[in-house]
Amino acid sequence: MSASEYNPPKVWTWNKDAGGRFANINRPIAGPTQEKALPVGKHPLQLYSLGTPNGVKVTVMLEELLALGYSGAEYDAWLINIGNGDQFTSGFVDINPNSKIPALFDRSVDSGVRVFESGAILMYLAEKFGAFLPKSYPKRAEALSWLFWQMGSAPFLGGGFGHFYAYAPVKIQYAIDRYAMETKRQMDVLDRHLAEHEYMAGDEYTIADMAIWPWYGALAQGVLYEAGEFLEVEGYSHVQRWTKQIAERPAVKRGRMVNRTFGKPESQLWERHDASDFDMKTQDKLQAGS
Ligand SMILES: N[C@@H](CCC(=O)N[C@@H](CS)C(=O)NCC(=O)O)C(=O)O
Repeated sequence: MSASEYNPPKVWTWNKDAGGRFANINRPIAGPTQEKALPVGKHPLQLYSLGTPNGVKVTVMLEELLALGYSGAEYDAWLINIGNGDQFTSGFVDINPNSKIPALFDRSVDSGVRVFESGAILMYLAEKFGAFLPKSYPKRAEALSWLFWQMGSAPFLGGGFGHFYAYAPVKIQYAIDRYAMETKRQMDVLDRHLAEHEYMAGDEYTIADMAIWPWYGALAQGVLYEAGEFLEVEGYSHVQRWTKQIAERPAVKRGRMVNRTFGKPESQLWERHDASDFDMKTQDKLQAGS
């Protein structure tokens, strides 16, 4: 069926056979599909995630906190395989009723605190440790504005452009044009801002950079949806400068390895339970995560 032939019926019904890259996990209902508890490790913070851009935001933040010497940020990172439906177990739904990674459980507080949504997790950690979120109100407002910009903008990049350009079973020009235009507009927003500022919130590296970089930095590097040439990302020179600057940070290099299950084997650390896990040989890492 071509896009132009579809006449919506009066009432929508779920066509399970509609196909598409995520057909096996997409459903029109929420809630758990199976009773299964989450594993719990030795550290105060338990992260249940996957090395996608939304997951990387949090592992970068945790590695940055540890690099600053906040030992309370020690964490166990457990792999949630969303392709297998791990996000629909009762244990995961208990800490994120929205069934999406990342989700965090902080065991160091009273009977425990659950936090879901990557932006909320970044803010929670920034406030808990007093780091990567400026204290002065004008700078804090700038950092939070860009943090929430990411939360509102990335669904157009991922769910809009990425879905229709890379994943949809049919190439629909209207949808690709619409979201390519919006994605390029967003890149231009960033480019103009980064022409005047070293980091998103000014001269300080903050959780706004950590939220935006995994999505828009990956797009700038041409690794997201393999759309670098299509969107002419090289032209966003200030985004390119900022992308490279952040990629050089040791904590970012570590954070992007955690819960990563794709790419070169040496870039993957499926689960992280100790700082020394990064030093393991590739084969050991794979075994630890399996
Ligand atoms: N707004 C959420 C988005 C999280 C999200 O979309 N996670 C995806 C992976 S990147 C997911 O878990 N998808 C599983 C599913 O949709 O079932 C956040 O920022 O935390």
